[in-house]
Amino acid sequence: QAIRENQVSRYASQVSAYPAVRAFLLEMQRNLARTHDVIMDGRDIGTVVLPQADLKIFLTASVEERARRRMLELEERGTPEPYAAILRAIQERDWNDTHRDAAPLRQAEDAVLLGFSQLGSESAWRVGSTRSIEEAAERHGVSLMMLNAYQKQEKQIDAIRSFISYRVDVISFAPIVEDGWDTVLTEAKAAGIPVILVDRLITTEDESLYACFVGADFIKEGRSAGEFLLKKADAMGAKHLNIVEITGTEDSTPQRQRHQGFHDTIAGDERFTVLESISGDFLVSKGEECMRYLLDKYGEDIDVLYSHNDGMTLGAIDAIREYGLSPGSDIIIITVDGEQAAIDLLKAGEINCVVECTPNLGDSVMELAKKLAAGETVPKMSHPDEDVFTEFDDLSDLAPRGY
Ligand code: GZL
Repeated sequence: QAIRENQVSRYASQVSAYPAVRAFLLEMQRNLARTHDVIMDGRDIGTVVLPQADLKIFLTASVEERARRRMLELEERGTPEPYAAILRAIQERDWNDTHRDAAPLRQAEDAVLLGFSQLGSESAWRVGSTRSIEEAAERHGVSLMMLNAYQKQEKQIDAIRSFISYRVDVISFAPIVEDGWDTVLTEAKAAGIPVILVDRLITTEDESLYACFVGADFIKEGRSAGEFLLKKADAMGAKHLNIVEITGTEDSTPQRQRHQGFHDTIAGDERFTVLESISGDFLVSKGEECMRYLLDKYGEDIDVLYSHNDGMTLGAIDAIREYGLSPGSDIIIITVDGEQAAIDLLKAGEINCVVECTPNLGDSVMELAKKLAAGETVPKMSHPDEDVFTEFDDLSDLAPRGY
C-alpha cells in the first residue's frame, strides 16, 4: 500500500525521468517476468516492459474520476487530501509521463537512452552483432534498451512503438526486410526521435524517415565474391563452371545486394552458368536443406557454391560431404561473413573464399546516437572497412575473428 501514497506517486514520476533509472527498472521487471508468472500493472508495461505479454488489458478513466477515487481511498486510509490538490497532482504526473523530454530532470541528463531493435539470433554473425552493440553501449555510457524480434518484422515494429512511448532519445534497428517501415517510422518522426538503420537498409520514398545508415556495402561484397570466381576460373583454366547460389533472407538488403553484386560481376562471361538460386534464410539448417535439394537435382554437375552467409555454408558443407563430394575441391565454395568457423575451413582447404562482413558496428552506432541526441547532423551512409580472405592468401597471421 505504501507505493500508493500520494507523495510516492508524485516523486515516482520525477525519478523515472532519469533514463538510467528507467533502464534499470526495465531490466528488473523483465527478469521478474522471465522467472515468474506475473501480472504487472503500470503505464508502460504493455508497450515497453513486456510488449510480448500473453494478455494486455488497457484500463483508463478520466482524470476527474481517478482523482475522485484517489480522494475516497485516502479518506478511507485516514490521510484525506483536498480533491483539487489530488486532481492537480494527477494532471502533473500525466503530463510528465507523456512529455518527459520537456521534464527539466531529463534535460539535465547527459546519458543518451538508445532503443535498439535487434532482428533475431539467426546466425553467429547476428550474435556477434548483438554483443558488439551491448559492449559498445557500456563503453560509451549509453543507456541501452534492446529488444529481440526473433525474426519477426511485426515484433520490430512493436519494439519501435515501445521506444516511442518510452520517449527514448534515439531509435536504432536492423530491419529484417527492406519493405513495410514507413508507417512506424512516420510515428517516430512525429515524436521527434531520430532513427539509425544498422546493418540493413529499408526501401522508402521518404529518406527523411531515418537519420542515417551504418553497415556493409553489400553490392561490394557480392562483387568481391564474383571477382574471386573470375580469378579462380583463370587459375584453373576452366572452360565452363556451373554455379548454384544459396541466398539469405528474401527481400533483405544483404540478400538483394550480394546477389546483384555477384551476378553483375560474372555477367557476360560465357564460362559461367547459374543453375539455380534459392533462399536459405541465413540459417545453418536451411543451408543444409538447400544444398541437399541442389545435389539431388544437379549432382556432380555443380562446380561452384556461392552462399550468402557462413551459417548456411556450414550446413551446405555437411550435405556436400554426405553426398560423397569434397568441399573446396569437387565444389568451389564462396561464402560471406568471416566467422571463425569459415576461416578455419578456408585454412583447411574446404572453403575457397570468405568475404568479410563485420558485425562490429557497435562503436559507430553509439557515436552516431550521441551526435544525433546532441542535435548534430551525421553522414547519411557509413560503411565499415571490410576484407576478403581467399585460398591465394597467406592466412597464417590472421587474428581470431571473435564471432
Ligand atoms: C549482414 C547481415 C546478415 C549476415 C548473416 O550484414 O545482415 O544477417 O550476413 C546474418 O549472417 O544473419
